[in-house]
Amino acid sequence: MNNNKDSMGKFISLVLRHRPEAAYIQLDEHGWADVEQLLAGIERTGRKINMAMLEEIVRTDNKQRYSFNEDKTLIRANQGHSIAVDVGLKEQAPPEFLYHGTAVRFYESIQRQGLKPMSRLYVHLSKDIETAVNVGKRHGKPIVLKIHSGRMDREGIPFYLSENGVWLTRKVEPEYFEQVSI
Ligand code: HQG
Repeated sequence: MNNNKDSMGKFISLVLRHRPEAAYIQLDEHGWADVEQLLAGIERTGRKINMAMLEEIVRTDNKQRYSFNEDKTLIRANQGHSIAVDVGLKEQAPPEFLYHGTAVRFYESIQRQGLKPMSRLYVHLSKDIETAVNVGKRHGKPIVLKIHSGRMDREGIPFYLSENGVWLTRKVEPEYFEQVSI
């Protein structure tokens, strides 16, 4: 059952961030999907779901990835999109330092080009090293970069904090980070 929930969570994340057409739906410009259409679309793929299951997935998601609107007729991912949606991110001054976890094998390219959003809309940063290590591990042997976010902020580069506590920015130039030992 748990396994089922996990794989359904993964599928919903794919649909709400990257490929709404995988569940035969569209997102509006703010990233919202119609809940009824989403449920029907998921069922159309041969998966079993109902409103209670969807609510459970949203409520128990380990990273609080999704939000409903007030009357639960709409749902969206809080961040992590690759398709261009405006989820109304709030610009906010970051802490002096933030962290980015990545894999050793990307480091040479990152040193040369800076941190780029790659397939997503933003570079994802966290306020603690432990989270960064876990993010980096998804890609291989992890390394952690310490980002001089305070300095970037003072130099006019905008930062955003997503509903679920992920710090986002468009790009981090090489002058603003260094590797830390983990
Ligand atoms: C790397 C998960 C080569 C970048 C996590 C990263 C996060 C470069 C990878 C969220 C590069 C992109 C995002 C450059 C950046 N050359 N590689 N110039 N610039 N990269 O998955 O940050 O579970 O798109 O370092 O917890 O790993 O999905 O980004 O390694 O919060 O909710 O390119 O996804 O959250 O990988 O992860 P990703 P990410 P969820």
